[in-house]
Amino acid sequence: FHSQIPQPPALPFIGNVTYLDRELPIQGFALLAQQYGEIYLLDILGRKVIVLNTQELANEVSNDAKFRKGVIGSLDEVRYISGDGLFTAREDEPNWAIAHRLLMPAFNTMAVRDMMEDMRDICSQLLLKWERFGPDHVIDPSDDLTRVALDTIALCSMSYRLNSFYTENQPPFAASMTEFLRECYIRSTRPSLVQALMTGTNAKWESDAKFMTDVATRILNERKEKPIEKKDLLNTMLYSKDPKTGQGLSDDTIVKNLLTFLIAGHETSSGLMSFMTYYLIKNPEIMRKLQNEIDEVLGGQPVQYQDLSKMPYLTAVIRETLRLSPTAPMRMVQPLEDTYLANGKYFVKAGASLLVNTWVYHKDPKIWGEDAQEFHPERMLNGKFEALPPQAWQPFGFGIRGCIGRPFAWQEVSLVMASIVQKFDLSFVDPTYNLELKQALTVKPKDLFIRATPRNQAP
Ligand code: MNH
Repeated sequence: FHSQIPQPPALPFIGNVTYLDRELPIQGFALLAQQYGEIYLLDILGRKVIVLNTQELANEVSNDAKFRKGVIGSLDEVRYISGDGLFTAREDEPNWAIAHRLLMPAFNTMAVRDMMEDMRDICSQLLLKWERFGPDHVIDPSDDLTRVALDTIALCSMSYRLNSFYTENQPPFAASMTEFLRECYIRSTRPSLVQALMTGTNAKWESDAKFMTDVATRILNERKEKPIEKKDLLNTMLYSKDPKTGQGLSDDTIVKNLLTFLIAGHETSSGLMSFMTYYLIKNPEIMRKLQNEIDEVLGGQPVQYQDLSKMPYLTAVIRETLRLSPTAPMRMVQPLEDTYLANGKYFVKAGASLLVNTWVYHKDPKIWGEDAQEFHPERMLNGKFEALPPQAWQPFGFGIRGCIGRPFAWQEVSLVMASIVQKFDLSFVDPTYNLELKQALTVKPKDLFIRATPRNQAP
């Protein structure tokens, strides 16, 4: 009466590696879900991964009493720079609990509200750039929104100006980050013997890691030499003590968490804003509705903190973007004890690697209907969001290891996107553009180019 978890045909030694899509992992996983359904097993170089593709299964493993976060595969590679920092810590590492207790209050809604002016500072740099370049300029939105997200998290968390808007090419920190994270994924799919022989690739990966660690270390040292009054995250980490143990954080742990914020805090947000830009241009009637709401609430004035709670359509558009294109597309969990999934149907061992495929299960037709693949913010309005089955929408992960930056990201994305849509009419450079994807650890639109026309000058 138990069922075997289906597995695609495997080769000796390498197992199912050939089914993975190196360039676009989520695509390989999604194709397998179409073929194998709610659950399947992959053997990746002897490491078994069980992939979960429905709301029902995602909900079942979203349970802190029975499952813990799995720091395996690419996340394990990211540990090379962020170690036992919040995002990549293993469950039993004491620095996780200390940093968690110390930083939770620093990331709550009230604390994030005080970051509004720093967020606006960076946001205005983007608006000014698009305005000055004018309607003929070809914009790579992922590029500029990455500048926004990276500079915002650096300014808000460590009062540090990366000044990404003052460099022509991708800022060096962002370039290192993107390549480092991409390589982390590929490393997790390579046999260790092959990996050891790729000396050039390894040297590049290590030098990207060193560059980022050096930046974070420099920021910490500068702060220690020249202390400031401001209550930013860096000062919290330097001077607060854990209420439970009385312990503070060591310099090493602070550097790992600074890197954690920079890693976890920029690609996800910038990807979300890029996807939202795409969906708004692709759906002009939704763009118009959003512009109307923004004009009505703001009356031509800049966005203020208290406006953000008065724009339900904006909230719905962000939620729907995160449903269709969750920029953190998957997460791993491990059962604490031997257990069964799907009402006793599938047996899984303690410590097994379970992959919650958010990208796929967010489009579960059982929950969203036959048009699950389409963009309809109306699904998120008028109490429908609140009435969803549990964990049907889970772009920020779950429970104790869920996203600590959620209020931060929400405020940033609301401010930036409301400001862009208030100021500009947006269009594709290629009117026939359809969404394509690229992926490092997170997912973003690929080859999306747009134009921004200031609205008061529109013909
Ligand atoms: Mn964030 C964990 C998604 C923005 C800092 N984040 C997670 C997880 C998801 C996630 C999913 C859980 C991962 C896992 O289970 O392995 N995060 C997002 C998304 C956005 C985002 C979709 C933006 C949109 N995150 C941010 C921002 C910051 C941040 C901004 C920092 C300022 N996130 C974190 C940290 C963790 C995390 C830190 C790890 C928390 C922990 O395990 O204690």
